[in-house]
Amino acid sequence: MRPDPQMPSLDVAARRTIAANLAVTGLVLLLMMLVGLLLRLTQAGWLGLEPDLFYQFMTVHGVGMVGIAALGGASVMWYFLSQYVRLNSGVLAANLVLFLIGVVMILGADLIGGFAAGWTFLYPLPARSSGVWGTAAAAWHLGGLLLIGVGFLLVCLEIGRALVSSYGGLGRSLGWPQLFGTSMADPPPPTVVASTMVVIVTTLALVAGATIIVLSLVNLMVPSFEIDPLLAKNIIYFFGHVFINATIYMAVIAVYEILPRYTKRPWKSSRVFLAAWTASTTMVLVIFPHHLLMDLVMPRWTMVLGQVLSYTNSFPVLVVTGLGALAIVHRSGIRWDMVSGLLFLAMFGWMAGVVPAVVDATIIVNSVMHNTLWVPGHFHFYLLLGLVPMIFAFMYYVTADRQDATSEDYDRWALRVYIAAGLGFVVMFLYAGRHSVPRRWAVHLPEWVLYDQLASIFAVLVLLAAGLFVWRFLVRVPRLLAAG
Ligand code: HEM
Ligand SMILES: [Cu+2]
Repeated sequence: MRPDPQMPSLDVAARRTIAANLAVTGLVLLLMMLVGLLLRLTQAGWLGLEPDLFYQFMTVHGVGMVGIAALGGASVMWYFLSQYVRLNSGVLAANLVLFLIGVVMILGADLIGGFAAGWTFLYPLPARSSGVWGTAAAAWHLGGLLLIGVGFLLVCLEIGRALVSSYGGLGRSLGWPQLFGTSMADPPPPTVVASTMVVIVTTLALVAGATIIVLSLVNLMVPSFEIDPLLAKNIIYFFGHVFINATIYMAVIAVYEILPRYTKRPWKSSRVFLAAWTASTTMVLVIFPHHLLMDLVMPRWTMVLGQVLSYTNSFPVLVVTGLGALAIVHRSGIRWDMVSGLLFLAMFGWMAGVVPAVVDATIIVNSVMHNTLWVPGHFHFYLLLGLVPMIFAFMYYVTADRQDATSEDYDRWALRVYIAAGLGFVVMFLYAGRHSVPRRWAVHLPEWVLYDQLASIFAVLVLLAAGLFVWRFLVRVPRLLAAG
């Protein structure tokens, strides 16, 4: 039997840390949605942000959203993994402190110093702003990123340590003995398998990210120290691709843990499940060249690998998760409330969002869609409608009271608004992308503006619904602290 939902294994300090992480996640998420809205309003012609400020905000929005995706995902993973292994919650707290310091550095660098190179900080752009921002601003921004990365690296190392000491190795916590038939013992639970994968790939991503940030910092200080731009781009996209993908693999643990409790049916790691996670562990690391399909100097085989494995990468975990969820829910008499509703939205958003992603990873399509709004279209799809709802579901779940319904009427209305407006918002990006509207343009041509205006209206509605979810979490935080 699974442990009680009220999680006796979390002590008060751990609960406080989780609550603080989620509160920061919720508030920063709303703030970044507001910044995103300002961007869209500017493109719509309804708000006249100067282009300089637009790109500063775009950089803040991108990097901020990626950061909170990781903070929220790590909270989900930490909370549920604590049932199986002993984690030192001081590490999670240290990560939050580093995160907040990093955020302040980045906000200062971007909004005061004017840094605006996008969240991908592609070399040599930080050092070559044509006078738009100074070296110091670039250094503060990159330094902030580095601190945040170090925080998440500590989290990964702590989780990795705990997995190794409880299971005797990462191969074991991935379930290899059961997968390859050398052990008849029960396989590790899905949460342990997923966390192992996350720790392996995120650690590699963070080490690569830290390396290129340090090299870029050296280049800022000593301009004669140059890096091969193509190599830099490869490392950055390896880091960026793996890191943002891993946030979904962290958050999906909410599905593995919460649905079984709702339906009173266990979610066991089958062999297919283990095989899927092992396959994705390697594939997610090698498909990043799909971000470089238009870099024609890249070796041809890397492009082919990027395309072919992009098709196969997402599917194993998606399929075992989707089918597993359906099997568990089918005729279970599941209670439909905010938690289960948001989780189902998340599964839909993740699966549906992968389709336009895979389309864009196809070389002939990419040669048309590259750098159009199709790209923000696909990633907003699985982040706004996939990852973020998983985090909201978790927020409702940890503050639920079993005596009390988790959802009021207005919660359910907000969920409907979020789904409808969220879909409308991402479809506007995709539609504009299909008509070759470029991404990252502060000023749009008159014939594109209608999509921008509709998207702005949808974004307001998304922000209102999300505001309600976060507010509901914040007022009920005492329940999370008191449980157990
Ligand atoms: C109300 C919700 C949101 C709005 C209104 C919004 C709006 C925008 C806009 C207008 C852009 C620039 C598009 C362009 O290239 O022209 C953008 C970029 C981006 N957004 Fe969002 N967004 C929202 C939610 C999210 C979420 C939930 C995430 C991730 C968890 C996210 C991550 C990003 C990233 C990574 C970029 C790329 C930044 C860059 O190009 O450097 N956004 N968003
Ligand atoms: Cu990618």
